[in-house]
Amino acid sequence: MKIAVLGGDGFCGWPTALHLSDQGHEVHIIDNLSRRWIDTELGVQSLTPMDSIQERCRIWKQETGKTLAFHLLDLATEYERLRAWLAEHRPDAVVHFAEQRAAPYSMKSDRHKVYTVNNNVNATHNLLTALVETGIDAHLVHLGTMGVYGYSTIGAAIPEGYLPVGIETLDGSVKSQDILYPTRPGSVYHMTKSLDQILFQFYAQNDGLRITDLHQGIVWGTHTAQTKRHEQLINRFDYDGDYGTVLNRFLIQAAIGYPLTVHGTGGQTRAFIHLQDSVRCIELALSDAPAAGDKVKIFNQMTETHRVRDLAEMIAGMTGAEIAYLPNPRKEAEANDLIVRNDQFLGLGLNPITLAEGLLEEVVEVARKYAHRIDRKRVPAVSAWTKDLASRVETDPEGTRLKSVS
Ligand code: NAD
Ligand code: USQ
Repeated sequence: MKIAVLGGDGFCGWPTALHLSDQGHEVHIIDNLSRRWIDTELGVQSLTPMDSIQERCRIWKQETGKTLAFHLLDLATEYERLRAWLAEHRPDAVVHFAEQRAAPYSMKSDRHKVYTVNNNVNATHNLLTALVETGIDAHLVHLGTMGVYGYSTIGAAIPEGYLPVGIETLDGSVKSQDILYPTRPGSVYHMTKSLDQILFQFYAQNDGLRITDLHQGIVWGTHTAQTKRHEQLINRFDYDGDYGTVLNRFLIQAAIGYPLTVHGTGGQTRAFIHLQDSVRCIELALSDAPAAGDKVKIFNQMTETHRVRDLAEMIAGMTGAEIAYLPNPRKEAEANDLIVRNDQFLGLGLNPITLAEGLLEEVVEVARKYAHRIDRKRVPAVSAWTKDLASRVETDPEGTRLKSVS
């Protein structure tokens, strides 16, 4: 297939582009490199040394003989160029990663909220309308998030996108219907993914676009089989307080002797998936496309759930790291249960890598190897969800850290 990987320079997009290219697909990366600019804005860098996207593509060609094409294009602001690109290249499938994906970044200030909504909603909508306009029957696979559901469950498993409900009609009978699972986003970023869902529902129903939405959990790990093939193919690894996700952050914190930054009680339960499984899921989703006229196909792309506190204790047990229970800068439930259905990917043949198997290798090989590149001042998470929470932020000699809540 000819596949466009939108956001193919990012943490999930790059290994996916390599994986699909390795399988013999013709892969085109589209990216505006905004994520690299955000690193500059925040004064941070990937833990792993990343080459330019052009250099990464050159090394892939050198190692495999396969071509990865790169196109610099902003999906959110360059609609005409996007439409022209699609009309010229006519991909069979489009994998859409190209959004601002950090919840803390989306909550930093009003400017960051505006940017996240403009970027994410326009990128998705521009893509959908350009697919309709050009008449391309490409299968669109979008990376959504588990966060659209919210995280609290009432003792029932979260289904894959749709909730069967019984609605009482005027004559007193009950009709059953599948509705989109009620959305309950916990940040402006997660809210944009909820809005994406409505855009997808409309364009699948109105124009027969073939769309798969992957509600992905937190991705951990760095390497895939392809990124390991050459040092310069290495993936990015975010550790800072805005873009670093919880498990990857705990791993590097342990490597540099920084107390593990548990927010609140650490009773938050979240869904996780290893990067290698994430790229495999995209391959599986591509092979199982919906037909025109079908409703949006929704998968829960996760393999296990864990409480934040349990993760911290597991890593502390392995490495001797200390744990710091910090005031939570986010407005979120202190504790929640989370049970998630993921039967569809298991049914398609996903054989998950578990935390227990993959964790140690990550600690030793990545976190310790590149620990010298870590700026300790960028470790604390200081982006606060409300003005009240923001007023509790103070600076200490290590950088910026939250005050204890009295
Ligand atoms: P990332 O920030 O590393 O990569 C996103 C890429 O998209 C970047 O290279 C960026 O430059 C590009 N991009 C952003 N806006 C663009 C635009 N307007 N035009 C063109 N390119 C644009 O993020 P990631 O971790 O790789 O996440 C990719 C997708 O997967 C996101 O949509 C995210 O919501 C989803 N996801 C990620 C995780 C995770 O743990 N990383 C978990 C669940 C879902
Ligand atoms: N947390 C800590 N300490 C930290 C960092 C985070 O306790 O140092 C806590 C947070 O308060 C939160 C949980 O860990 O309760 C998860 O935070 P996270 O930053 O790892 O993940 P999140 O903000 O939810 O976002 C990430 C990705 C996002 C993706 C989402 C999937 O950045 O793109 O959509 O995971 S999910 O969480 O399933 O919605």
